Amino acid sequence: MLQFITNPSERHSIAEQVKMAVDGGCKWVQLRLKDATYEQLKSAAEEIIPICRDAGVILVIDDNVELVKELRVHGVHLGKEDMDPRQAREILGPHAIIGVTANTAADILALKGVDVDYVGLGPFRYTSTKKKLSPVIGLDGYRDIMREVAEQGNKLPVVAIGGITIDDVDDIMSAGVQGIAMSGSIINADNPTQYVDDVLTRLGAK
Ligand code: TZP
Ligand code: MG
Repeated sequence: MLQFITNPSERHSIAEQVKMAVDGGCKWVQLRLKDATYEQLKSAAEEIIPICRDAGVILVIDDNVELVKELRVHGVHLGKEDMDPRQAREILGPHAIIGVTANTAADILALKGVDVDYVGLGPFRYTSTKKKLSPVIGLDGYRDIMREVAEQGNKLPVVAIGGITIDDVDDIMSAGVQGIAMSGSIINADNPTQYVDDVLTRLGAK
């Protein structure tokens, strides 16, 4: 499971980024445009919705439950400072995909009984893609956290995030996570489509 996360770049527009990732076989995109207004986010979403729809790709939008509802995209990714996932579930209904951010085992365990679909656990290492970054977890940290949450009966899929490159895939997956989210390493690759294809091959998804 690979989630591609958009990020503004001088090299590629948001729509180009999504097209390249989708052409590489990515089936899950998060639209993330941190400094955008509602209207800017909406117009980016309207550009990428057809790309995702035509390729059967799941689209979630960062933070903005209202826009997810308005445009009827698949779901939302909520950080710790965003809407409570219980409220998002009430607004979006039972079929929406709701992802939440976690930085620790306690964050994941606190979701027990909350109707969410996945957890983004990070950051794996330092990344400039996200401001106000939480302390890096590292490979040993992932191993410890995944062991602890498994012992406590966690059933939520965990997606690793933060500074991840193709060379990390095997190690991170071996820590017991179910998927990986990547932004910069895909956007900045010489050939993002090929990079995504290679990542999916590493993940055994090709
Ligand atoms: N949340 C934690 S790290 C991060 C987010 C959104 C950024 C991921 O981007 P990159 O470029 O793969 O580090
Ligand atoms: Mg957020």
